[in-house]
Order: sequence, then C-alpha cells, then structure tokens
Amino acid sequence: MKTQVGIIGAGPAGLMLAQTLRLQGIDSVILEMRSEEYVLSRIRAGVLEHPTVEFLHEMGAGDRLAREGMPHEGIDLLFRGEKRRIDFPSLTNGKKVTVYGQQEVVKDLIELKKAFDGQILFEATDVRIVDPESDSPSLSFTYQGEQKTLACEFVAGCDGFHGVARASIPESGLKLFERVYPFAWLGILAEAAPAQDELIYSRHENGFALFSMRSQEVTRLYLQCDPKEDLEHWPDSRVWDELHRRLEAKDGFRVNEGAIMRKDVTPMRSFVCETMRHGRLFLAGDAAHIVPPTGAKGLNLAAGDVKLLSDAFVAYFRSGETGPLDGYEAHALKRIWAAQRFSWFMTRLLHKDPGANAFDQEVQFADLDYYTGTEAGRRTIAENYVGLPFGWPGAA
Ligand code: RFL
Ligand code: PHB
Repeated sequence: MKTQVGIIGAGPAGLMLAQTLRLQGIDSVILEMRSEEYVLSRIRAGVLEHPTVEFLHEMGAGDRLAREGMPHEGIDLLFRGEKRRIDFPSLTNGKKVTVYGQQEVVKDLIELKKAFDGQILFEATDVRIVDPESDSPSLSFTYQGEQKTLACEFVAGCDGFHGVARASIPESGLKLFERVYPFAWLGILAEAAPAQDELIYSRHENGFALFSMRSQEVTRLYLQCDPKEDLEHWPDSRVWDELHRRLEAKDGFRVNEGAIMRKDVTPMRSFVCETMRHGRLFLAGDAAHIVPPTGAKGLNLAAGDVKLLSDAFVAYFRSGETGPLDGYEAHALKRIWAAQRFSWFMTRLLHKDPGANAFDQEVQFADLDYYTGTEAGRRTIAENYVGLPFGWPGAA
C-alpha cells in the first residue's frame, strides 16, 4: 500500500486533513484503531468557532452544519446569582459561534471520505511509524488479522493525546509544557429541551457549572468535581440538585430535567508539545496539545493546525516548496499558545480553586466584575471565544 500522506487517527484533526488534502488532489489514507461505531458515538466538543465553521464550509463539509447547527450570538457568565451576557456580534464585527456536536462533524467527514476514496481503515491496530527521519517513512499496522505496511511521503499524527505519534518522537527531542488542575468536570447529556438558547458559565460557591446543549431536545451540562470523583456517588437526583443550585439565577432561570443518557468525568489539563515535527512526521490537534474545556477550544485548535498543515502540504506537492512545512511548527504554536492562554484564563476565572484563600476569591470576583462589566473586558472574552483568525497572528 502506498499514499502521499499517511494519517493516524480519524478524529476531527485526521478527518479534516484528509478532506482538505483531497480537495487539492492529494492522496491520503487514515488508520484508526477504533471501530467506526465507537468513533461515531464519542461525545465531546460542542462549540465551533467562527473560523472553524468557515473552514468546514470551504472543505465541503458545511451542508448539514448550516441546516442543523445552532448559531449562538452570546454567552452568559453567572456569578452571585446574576447573569452577565457577552454579546459576540457587537464586539467582534458580527461574528458568532455555532453549537454542533463534534460527533456530527466527525460523521459528516467520515461520509465524505468514504464517498470519495474510502480510504479509512477502522480497527487498524499496533500502528508504528517506521523511519520518520528518512525521505520514505512508512506505517506498519495490523488490519483484519494481517500485518500491513503503508508507504508514505509524510505522516500526520492526528491520534489525540494518548496516541503513538508523539510517543514515537525521541524523548530527548521533546519540548513539553504542562499544567494539571485540581478539579475535573462531571458531564451529563439529558433528554431535555434547553431551558434557554445560550450557554451559561457559572462561578458558584459549590464550584463551576456549565449549561450547554446539542439540539432543541438535548441539554449538555457539566459540574466541577474532584478529579478522582466516583460516579457511584452521583445518582441522578444529586446531579440535578447540584445543577439547580449552581445555575440558579435572579432572573428565574431553571434547568429543565430529563432522562440522563450519559454521565462522564473529564480531567482538566493544559499541555503543549512544542515539538510538532520530527523528520517527515507532523503532529496536529490533541496529539500536540490539550486545553481545559472551559474555553471550548480543543476541536477549534485542531482545525487551525490542519489549515496550516494542509496548506503546507499543498505548497510542497504543487511546487516542491518546503518553507511552509519548515515553518508549520513555529506558526501553529502562536495560535496554540493564544488558545492555551484563553482556556487557562477562563478556567481560572470560573472555577472554585480548592487552594484559593479569601483574598484570591475576592480578586476572582473583581475579575468577573471587570470582564463582564466593561466593554474592554467583554471584548477580550468575545474576541477569543469566537476564535482568533487561522494563521494568527499573521492573519490578524
Ligand atoms: P481525537 O478526537 O482524540 O482523535 C484522535 C483519534 O486517533 C485515534 N487513535 C489512534 N488511531 C490509530 N492508532 C493509534 N495508536 C491511535 N491512538 C489514537 C483515536 O481513536 C481517535 O479517533 O483528537 P483530534 O482529532 O486532535 O481532536 C481533538 C478534539 O477531539 C478535542 O480537542 C475536543 O474534543 C476537546 N473538547 C472541546 N473542544 C472544542 O473545541 N469545543 C468544546 O466545546 C469542547 N468540549 C472537549 C469538550 C473535550 C472533552 N473531553 C471529553 C476531553 C468537552 C469535553 C468533555
Ligand atoms: C459542550 O457543549 O460540550 C461544551 C460547551 C462549552 C464548553 C465546553 C463544552 O466550554
């Protein structure tokens, strides 16, 4: 087997890369260790930035998104019982975000890949990157019980935080940065109509809570909890009590209850691997960086990486230019660090830090007052939330 770009991982990063490359006539094969059903049922992100939505349209994956995605023109920050709204269009020259589940993006992209060349091998296991430093790297793997080799010109490691791509770069060459937070999110998906049409981020005495949604019938909710939280201690009744408590607002807002379809705990971490290239291996998406979900940036950062990387591959395959590939890492890191900063900032602004003293807490409330009570503050949040332009800062 042979291809121009061998892609590891059929998450948003790998699928978007395959699609953008295909539109430019560049051939790719995706190796995914999980089954198609598993990949399609993974519930994760929900908020697409303005540049991500444009990018999905450009790559021909925008039809269902345009029909079913829910445009959002603002968010509420709730603290001390009061909701303070951040209005995106008036603060960002008309931009907004779209709520559309990550699994829907993945589904649309899998359908496109299957329709055009069918080159996604699900349940491809034991993937190993062979000779990434050479001009002819390859991927060895097991597929349907047989050992296979895929010869590639380049390898794209789009295999998420726990994948093999980053792990196959020699440790001595890795430049890593990390922060682990002393809390996690307990998330639920409920069969309940969203009680209002915009998201609410709440800073409550008992901890952070987030009200979000997936459709007119499904609400997505999160509660700050301990990273080692045992879901056994969270029967549905306790989850609802705590959500009502943390999301109570003076305007009478109340979450609608419904059957809980899923309950999970997500740890919170900030992580950057600045080494995004090793020979002919390039990392994109969660394989190179993780953000805490408070800024809704993970999937959107993956999209930004893919835009730069696909443009760089196109320049190489069209005219043999290597400059954009050489510049990929440095350029991508600018937007990655900007999103890291915003995700860290939103996390700190909205969570109850178990290590904070009374002084720290008052400073946090002063911050909340400033960022919601002044136009400069609101603009900072709005501009980052709707998404800095791809190619940041060059494209700003
Ligand atoms: P993914 O989605 O993890 O996909 C990686 C794929 O690679 C496969 N894989 C392998 N395949 C072959 N061989 C191996 N050795 C392999 N190892 C792994 C995996 O099976 C998988 O299919 O990474 P990608 O594509 O970089 O996409 C990143 C996003 O998934 C992630 O950043 C977001 O989900 C983060 N995130 C959010 N991002 C947003 O932009 N907005 C949000 O609102 C948002 N909310 C969230 C989130 C993530 C969450 N969790 C569960 C971590 C909310 C939550 C709760
Ligand atoms: C979600 O709907 O899953 C969601 C929304 C906003 C976030 C994180 C997750 O910041």
